[in-house]
This record gives sequence, C-alpha cells and structure tokens, in this order.
Amino acid sequence: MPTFWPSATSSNVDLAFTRPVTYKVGIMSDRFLIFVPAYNCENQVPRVIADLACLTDEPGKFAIALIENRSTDSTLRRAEASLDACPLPDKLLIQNDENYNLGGSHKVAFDFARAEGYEYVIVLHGDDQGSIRDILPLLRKGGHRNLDALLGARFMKGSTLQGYSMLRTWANVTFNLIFSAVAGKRFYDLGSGLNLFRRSIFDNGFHLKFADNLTFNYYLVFGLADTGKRLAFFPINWREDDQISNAKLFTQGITMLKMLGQRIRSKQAFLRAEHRITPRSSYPATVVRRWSPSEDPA
Ligand SMILES: Nc1nc2c(ncn2[C@@H]2O[C@H](COP(=O)(O)OP(=O)(O)OP(=O)(O)O)[C@@H](O)[C@H]2O)c(=O)[nH]1
Ligand SMILES: [Mg+2]
Repeated sequence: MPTFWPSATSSNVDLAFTRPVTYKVGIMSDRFLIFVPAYNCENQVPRVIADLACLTDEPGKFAIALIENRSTDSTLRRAEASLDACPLPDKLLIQNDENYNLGGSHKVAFDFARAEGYEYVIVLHGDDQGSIRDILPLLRKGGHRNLDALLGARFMKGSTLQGYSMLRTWANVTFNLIFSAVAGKRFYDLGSGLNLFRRSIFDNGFHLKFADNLTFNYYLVFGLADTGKRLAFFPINWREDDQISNAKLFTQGITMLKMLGQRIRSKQAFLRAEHRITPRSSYPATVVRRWSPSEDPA
C-alpha cells in the first residue's frame, strides 16, 4: 500500500514533534485517481489521454487508471500507445476479465483506488465528450475537500452542450426534476461523464448492488442522497461529435420510470435491493501495464 500524502486538513497529525511544514492550500496534498472507463472508443481515447498531459504542472498527485472493458475494436491497443506517450508518471492500463459494463467498471475502479490508497476518484469517460479541465479550477480552490461527491452537470447555469437534440435535452432536464423531487435534493445531472468521488464512501460497499449498466449513475445519485452524503454539482462543457451514443432515449426512459417507482415505494428497500441483471461476488480485472516513476529509465 503506498504511503498517504499528508492531508492539509488532517487534524490527527501532531505537528509539534515534526519539523515545521508549510502546507499549501489547494490540491498539493491530495491523491487523485483519474479513472477512464473505455469501451469501443478507439478514436476518442487517444484524445482523452493526450488532454491529460495538462495535469503535468498541477500540484496534486494525479494517477491515471484506464479501465478497458473488453472492447471489440482497437481501444486496448490505442489506449496503451496513448498512455505510453502521456507525460504523467503514474499510469495504469487495466482490463476487466469480462465485460462488466459502465457500472461494473466503476466498481473495479473504486476497489482498485481503495487498495492503492487514493483519496479521490475522478471519473472521466473515455469517449471524449468532456474535459478534465472543467474540474481543475475547483480542485485548485479545494472545492472537493468538504464533499463526498462533486458531480459534473450538463444541465445547469454555466454548462454548454453541443450536439444534443432538443428532445434529449428536454428528457434529461425533466428526469433531473423528477429525480430531485423524489430524493428531496436538487440534481442537475443524473450521470455525466465527469465526476469526483471521495473514495472512502464506497468502502462499505453501498454501491455494489446498483446496476452494472449505463444506469449505474442514476442509482448512485439516489444512493448518495439517501445515505446523507455531501454532494454538489458544477457546470461542465459537454459535446457529442464523433461518438456513438448508447443511451437509448425510450428504453432508458422506461427503465428510469421503473426505478422511480421502486424508490418511491421504499427508500430503504431501494438501497438494499439487488439491481443487477447478473449479480457478481467480485469484479476481477487484470493490470495489463503499469507505468510508475520508479520504473522510468534513469
Ligand atoms: N456503452 C458502454 N460504454 C462503456 C462500457 N464500458 C465502459 N464504457 C464507457 O462508458 C462511457 C459512457 O458510455 P456511452 O455509451 O457514451 O454512454 P453515455 O455516456 O451514458 O451516453 P451518451 O450521453 O450518449 O454519451 C464511455 O466512455 C464508454 O467508453 C460498456 O460496456 N458499454
Ligand atoms: Mg458517452
């Protein structure tokens, strides 16, 4: 287990017995794992990884874990080449042993982040619809410190959306409002592709029975609100250009209505219920390649 970097806000460190240390305000002391879920996005994943080069001069400790989900195209090969070329020192290419879909990939990522001692997980979808740059100003201000989840929102003041039809935008905004009313907490997005989570909130496994598919995030926002987690939303820039959307408006809408029915009937039963089509006791994955500073040639 790697050593934790001291947290600027930690109160359990007795500084009286140590040399004076100047803790800088901001992200200097935090460890972030950037989790990039990737499936059949061979054309987009190189752009996402190339963009992460902007983190080289950031003071926080950023590592990348790209989790490849058994793509049928060249995503794995192209991800490896892109990671190899990326100037950040800590990088991992992980492949799920089976396809666990997007929600299952999150479970792999949170588990891995716990094993390696990361305090925060930043989710950034591998299909290049958003950018890590949108969250950086908040991290620099320490905006994540008093929160359990900082969620990117495509549908709030300050957000920009490109390539989304009126119908799709309307459907999203409508579901945001319905979910908010049911949860008693304002949700500005039920699942964008740029989110930050405090990793320790997943240590008790409250998320493990949430659906493994693309609806995982919808369960998660309810789960976060219903277990009293501290969450906030921030506006993001989101686009759809050469991506293939897998979120089918009609079938997804029906699924969401069923989910709402379940949640309205009982909050507690909803939290405890099995929401997966294929329940699993574990989500095994394999590290295909790891780059770390100590392994760099001298
Ligand atoms: N569809 C799908 N996406 C996966 C899977 N595993 C990881 N992903 C990644 O999850 C992200 C989201 O998938 P999308 O198909 O774009 O779904 P979405 O973002 O909910 O829908 P859009 O709003 O249309 O983009 C992408 O970065 C995928 O590469 C999988 O098994 N299926
Ligand atoms: Mg997408």
